[in-house]
Amino acid sequence: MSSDCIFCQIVAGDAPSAPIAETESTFAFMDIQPGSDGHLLVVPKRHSTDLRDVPAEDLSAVALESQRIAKHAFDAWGADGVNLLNCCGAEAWQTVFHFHMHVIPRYRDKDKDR
Ligand code: DGP
Repeated sequence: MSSDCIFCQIVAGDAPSAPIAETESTFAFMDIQPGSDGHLLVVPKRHSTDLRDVPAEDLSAVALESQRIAKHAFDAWGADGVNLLNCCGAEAWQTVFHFHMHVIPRYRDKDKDR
């Protein structure tokens, strides 16, 4: 854990979040700046900075959990599409330096003006 990392604090329960799902090695919670209804983040519980240093097993676990939640967005939330997004590096718009995957449900009617 990195004590100055907000996502480590969220995983540890030391900072507030709206949790969605948890596995042995991942934690999923709502994004505070959602790009759509249901926009959430999946993070490994173990700290890594970005795509370059995340261990393969954490990358795999985050990808599998993102896939599971994306399917749920289609089946249970009525999403018509889902974006999975990872930003690696400040130049690629990464703002929180704890590896994470965005799961962004898209809706045909609601998103048509975006
Ligand atoms: P990125 O730009 O890929 O690093 O995305 C970081 C996302 O994290 C951004 O969409 C906003 C979200 N975020 C930042 N701080 C917090 C926080 O304290 N709680 C939650 N739930 N989300 C946060």
